[in-house]
Amino acid sequence: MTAVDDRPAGAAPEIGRDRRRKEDQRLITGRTKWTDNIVLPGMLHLAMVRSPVAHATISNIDVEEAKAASGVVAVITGADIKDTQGAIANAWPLSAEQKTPGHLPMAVDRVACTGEIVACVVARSAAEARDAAELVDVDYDELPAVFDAREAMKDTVLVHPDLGTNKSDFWKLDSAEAGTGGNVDEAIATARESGIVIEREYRNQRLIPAFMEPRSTVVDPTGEQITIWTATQIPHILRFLIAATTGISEAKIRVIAPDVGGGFGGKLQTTPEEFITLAAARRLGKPCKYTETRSETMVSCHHGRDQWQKLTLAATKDGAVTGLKVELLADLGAYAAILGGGVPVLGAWMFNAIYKFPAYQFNCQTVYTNKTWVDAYRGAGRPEATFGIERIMDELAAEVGVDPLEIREKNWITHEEFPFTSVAGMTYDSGNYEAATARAKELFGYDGLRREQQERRDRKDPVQLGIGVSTFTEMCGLAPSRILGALNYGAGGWEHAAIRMLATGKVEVVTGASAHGQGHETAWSQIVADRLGVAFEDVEVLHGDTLVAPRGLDTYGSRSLVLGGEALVRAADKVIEKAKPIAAHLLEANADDLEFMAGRFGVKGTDKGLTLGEIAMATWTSHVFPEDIEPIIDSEATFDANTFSFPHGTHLCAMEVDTETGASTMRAYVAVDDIGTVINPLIVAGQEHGGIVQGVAQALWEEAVFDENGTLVTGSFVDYTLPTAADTISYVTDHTTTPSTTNTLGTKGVGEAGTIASTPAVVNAIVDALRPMGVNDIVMPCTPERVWSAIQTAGSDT
Ligand code: MCN
Repeated sequence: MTAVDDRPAGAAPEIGRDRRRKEDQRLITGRTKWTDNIVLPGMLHLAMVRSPVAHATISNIDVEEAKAASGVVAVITGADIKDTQGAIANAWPLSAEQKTPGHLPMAVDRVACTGEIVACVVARSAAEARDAAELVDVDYDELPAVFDAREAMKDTVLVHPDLGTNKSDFWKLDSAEAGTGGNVDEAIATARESGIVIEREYRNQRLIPAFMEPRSTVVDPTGEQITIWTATQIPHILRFLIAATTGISEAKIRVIAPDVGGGFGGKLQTTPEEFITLAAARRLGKPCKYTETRSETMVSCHHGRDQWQKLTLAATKDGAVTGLKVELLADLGAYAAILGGGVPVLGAWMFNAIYKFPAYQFNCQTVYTNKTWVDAYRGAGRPEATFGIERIMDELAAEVGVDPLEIREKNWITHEEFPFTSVAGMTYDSGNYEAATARAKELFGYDGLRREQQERRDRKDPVQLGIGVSTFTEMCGLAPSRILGALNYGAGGWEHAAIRMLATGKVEVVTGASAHGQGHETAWSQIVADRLGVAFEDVEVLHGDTLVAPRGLDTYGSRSLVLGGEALVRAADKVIEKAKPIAAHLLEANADDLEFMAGRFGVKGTDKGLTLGEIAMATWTSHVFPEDIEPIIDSEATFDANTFSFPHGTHLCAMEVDTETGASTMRAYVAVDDIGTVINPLIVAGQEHGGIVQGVAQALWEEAVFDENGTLVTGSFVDYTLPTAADTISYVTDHTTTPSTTNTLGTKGVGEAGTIASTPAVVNAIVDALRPMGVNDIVMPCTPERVWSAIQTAGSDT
C-alpha cells in the first residue's frame, strides 16, 4: 500500500496524489444517513413472508392471525397489489427470442424458488412485523423442481411451465461468420492431426454478494413526490424502472441512495423488496421501511457467477494457439434479473483475453433453475471468462512443457500491435502486456520462487510450492451506448456531470455516478481541483439523489471514472469557457489577451487577473453584464465513449500446498495492473486489495450451496465462508501506465480488476504445486478436502 501524501493543501497536481478519502470519516464512524437510520413521522415497518419451498402453487394464504397480532396495521398478499406493484424488469434480453418469465415482486399464485416473497406484514415496529410474519399461513402445493442447470436443459421438469422450456436463450459469436478470424472447427481438426487439442470443463460456482450494509428501503408516499431512500447502486435506473412498470410519473418519483455500504453488483438491481415497500406505502398512505436480515440477503439478493464452461483449445505443438471454442451453460436461477443473460455474454469478448487467436467461437446457453436468480457480481462475466482462459492456458503450457508465462508471451498481443482488433471483433486501444508482466515478475521474485519450487519438488517436501499466473484484460466503462444498443441493452451508457461555481468560491459538483464505497467524492474533487485550479478542499461532490443529480446512469461495470470523470472534465472546461468573456468584461481586456492558469484568468503581460472564485462572486453580486453575456458560469456535460476502456494486468500468486492435508496457504501475491492514468493511487490500491480478496475467496472459500429441496444450505455466514482480514495476506500492488485513448484523462477502470484476475491466479498456483503428482484441476472453491481428494484421485490414477 502506498504511503499517504501529506503535501500542503492546494499543492498541485491533485491527479496522481494519494488522498485519504473525504467520505471516510463519516463512513467509518457511521455518522451518516444509512437508509435504515432514516426515521419518519408515523413510519411503518415491513417484514416479508418468504417461500420455504422451491416450486409450488399457492392455494391459500391465511392472514387473519397475523392481522390480529400486536402492532400490525396490514397484511398484504400478492393478490392485493397485483396491479399496482410493478414488475422486476429484465433490461438485457440477449435476443428478441429470449424466453423471459413474468417476474412480479410479490408472487401471486406460484413461487419458483425459495425466498420468493408471498406476503408482507406492515406493523408499527420491525419486531412486531417480523413476529406477525411468522403467523401468516400459506398453503403451498409443491411442484417438481430442478436445481442443476445441466438437468434443467433436459426440460423434464419446468421452472416456468408456461414458457414450455427452461432454456432462456442461446447466443453465439463465431469469428469465421463475423469475418474477424478463421473457422474454429477447422483449427481444432487440424490440431487434432498435427498439433495439440486441450479440452476442459470448468465450473464457476455460484457466489453470494456480501456487502456490509444489508439492503434497506424507506418510502414516503406523502407530499407531491414519492420519495424513496434505498441502499442501491442505481438510483436513476431504479426511478426509470419503477415509473415504467408501475405507471407512476417519473417526475413524481425521487430516489435517494444515501451513503450505501457496498454493493459489489448485489445492489445493481431493482429488488422485489423496493417495489413491495413502495406498494405498501402507497396503499396505506404512510411512510414505510423495510430492512432485510442477513439471512434474507443471502437467499434473496441475486447471486453471481454459476456457469459451466467447456473449452476446446487448439494449438501448434510449440504452443501457438490456433483456435478456441467456448461452450457456456449459464444458470440464471428462477428469473431473468435486470442484466440476467447479458452477464455471461460479456464473456464473448473476454475469453480471447490478451491473446491473438486466429479462430474463435463463443456459445452461450442460458437456462432457468428453481434457485435464487443470478446477475452481476463484481466483474460480471469477465472473471468467469478470465478464469476459463487462464486455466486452460496453463494446461497448454504444461502440455508443451514450458513456463506458463512463456506460453502467454507467445500468444499475447505485443505492445507494437496496438490498436488491435481482437478475434472477437473488439478493438483494444492501448496496452503493454510485456511491461506489466516484467514488473510483476520483478516484484514477485519469480525466478527465485521457481527455484524454490524445484528444490521442494526434489526433496519431496510434503508442503509443495505452486506459482500461479493470471494475465487479464477487461472491457470496462460499461458501456458505449452504441455498443449497448447493438447488444439489445435497455439503457444508454453515457454519464453526466454538472459544476456549479458558488459565490464564495466553493465548487459544487453534481455527478450521475452513484458511489457506494469507491471514493468518488475524493477522486472527483481531485479532477476538478486540477482542472479548475481550485483547492481540493473547496470542492463538494453531490450524488445519488435524482432530485439533486437528475441525470445519470449510476455505478457498475467500472464505468464511473472513465465516463463520469470525463464528463466532469468536459463540464470543467465549459466553466472556463463561460467564465472567459466575463473575465474579459470585468478586467476590461480583450478575451484573446487572457490566459487561464491555476484557477486564474490573467491578462497576458500584466499582473491583472481574476480567479474563478472572484468571477463567481461577480455573477452573484449586482454586477451588470452586457446583454450577450449569461451571468452564470455553471456548466454541465454528458459523455458517451466510443468504446470501452481496456485495463489489463499480470497477477502472480504463490501458494504453499500441504500435500498431506490438502490445506493451501497463500505465500505471496503481486498484482501489476495497467489502468492508465491513476487519479488517486491510495483509492486504487484499496480497490485492488478489495477486488483481489473477492477473487481469492472464490478460489478458496465461497460457494452458494442448495440442497436437494432447493433450500440454500449456505444461508448465513456460519456456512458461507466469507474471508476476514485474518484470512488474507498483504498483497503487493503496482502499476504500469499505458494511457487509454478513449478519454482525455487517459484513465481505465479499476473497480473490478482485482476480482477478475485473482481467481485463476490462485487456482493455477494450487494446480501448479500438485501437477507433478498428476493433478490438473481442482473444482472451486479449493477447500482442503477437495485438494486432498484431487491428490488421492490423481495418485490412484497413476
Ligand atoms: N480510480 C482512479 N484511477 C483510475 C481508475 C479508478 O483513481 N485509473 C478510482 C476512481 O476515481 C474511483 C475508484 O477508483 O474512485 C473506482 O473507479 P472505477 O474503476 O471507475 O469504478 P466505479 O467507480 O465505477 O465502481 C464500480 C466498481 C464495481 S463494478 C464494483 S462491483 C465494485 C467496485 O467498483 N464495488 C465496490 N468497487 C467497490 N468498492 C467498494 N468499497 N464497495 C463496492 O461495493
